[in-house]
Amino acid sequence: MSERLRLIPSADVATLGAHCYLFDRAALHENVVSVPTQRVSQRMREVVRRIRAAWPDHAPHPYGAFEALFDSAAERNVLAQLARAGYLEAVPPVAPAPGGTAARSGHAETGEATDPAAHFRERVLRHFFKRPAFFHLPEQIDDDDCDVALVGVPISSTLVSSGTVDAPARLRRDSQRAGFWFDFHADGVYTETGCDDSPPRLICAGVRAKDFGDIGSDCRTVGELFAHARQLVDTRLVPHGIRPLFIGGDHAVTFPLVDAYLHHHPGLVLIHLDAHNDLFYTERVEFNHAGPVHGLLVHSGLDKVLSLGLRTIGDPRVGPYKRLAASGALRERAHLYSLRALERWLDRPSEFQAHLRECIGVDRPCYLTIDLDVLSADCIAGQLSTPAGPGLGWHQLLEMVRLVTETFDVVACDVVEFNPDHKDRPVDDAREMTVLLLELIDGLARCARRIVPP
Ligand SMILES: [Mn+2]
Repeated sequence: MSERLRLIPSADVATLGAHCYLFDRAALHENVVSVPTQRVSQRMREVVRRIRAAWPDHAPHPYGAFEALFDSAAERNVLAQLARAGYLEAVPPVAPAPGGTAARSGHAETGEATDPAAHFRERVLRHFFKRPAFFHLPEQIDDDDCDVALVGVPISSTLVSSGTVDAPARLRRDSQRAGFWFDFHADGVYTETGCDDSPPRLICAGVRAKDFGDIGSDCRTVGELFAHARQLVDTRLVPHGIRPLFIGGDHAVTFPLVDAYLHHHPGLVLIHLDAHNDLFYTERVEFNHAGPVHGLLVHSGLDKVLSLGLRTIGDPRVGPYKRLAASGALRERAHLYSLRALERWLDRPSEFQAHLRECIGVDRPCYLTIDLDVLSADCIAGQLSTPAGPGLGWHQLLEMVRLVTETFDVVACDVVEFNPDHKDRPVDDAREMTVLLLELIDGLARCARRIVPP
């Protein structure tokens, strides 16, 4: 009797940028999968699609029935490749169980009936651990086939922000629960942020994202981190026109990242969302999460910063502020907006855009840095290094992201200070952070496309 086979039901194909990929939809719920995400030929994609279309119920058939689906030798060759890789799995005939128990699905159906030990040896040992990549992105994307980079920067500068080193890994896991980038790229993600009697948006459709992994974890000195940031920006991001979303780490990482961009865009403007000004809390130029704006103004020649959402009150550190002001470092360079001022502007978005354009200029490249403590500590379950009480809500932050990326040429951005160590109650908060990442990725991609190469 000929063996009956089926394509592994969770095996699927997608196109992303210039290439096609084979992947395993079981990765949404499983950390061990049968089909590792891999780049495949267009022909392989077509063969898989045709098999799935022919038997959407995943019913098993003899190999000859698979061959009969294809006319060309090349297609049959690809089919043989699938079989050799084990992606056409044998399904033993299921004897009707007494009491009529329905056949179980997945791996359990496919080997246990014959020999459980053989199933383990021949199948389970060949299964793959899921790669920790944002939105299950494949590893083999080329730098020149990418609009937006996701880059983890798991670095912390102080004891209170130590937990932020876990943020990139945490957010990678959380993003995987949201779905496959393949689907977002193909269909987009429906969102009503900014919807005002206007059509809702399908964000991220057509956006080519890539997970660049982490930088900084192998650095032994602050100098090495500055050098690694420069190297990534100089050799991979800027030459390919890729807009990165850096995921901290604490706010200290913004210093080397913006410093690297200032070498390419001397007129770069920093748009800084934060509860804290990060301007005068450190007296010297330091690699410290309380002083990235100070460092950039004094050390890196940053020309202009707009800090929005500020709520420092009653701070006795007047001396450092006065000295910085007297040095001239702030004059026409640092523009400070309190939380209340930002909230008032957000109620008048078109006036706000006009004000920002006047303040910054339309064509100047911007770097957007988001210290998550600009949010109310409450809406992120306290997962901040230095929470500052009531602040922006999620929807205000998302609108702000949209407004900035629609108004300016944002060349790079970061999200910092997500600190899972400080979680103050057991809530499932994966969704909001993932939505923020999606809005940022979409905004960066729109900025990337606005640029017309000379
Ligand atoms: Mn900060």
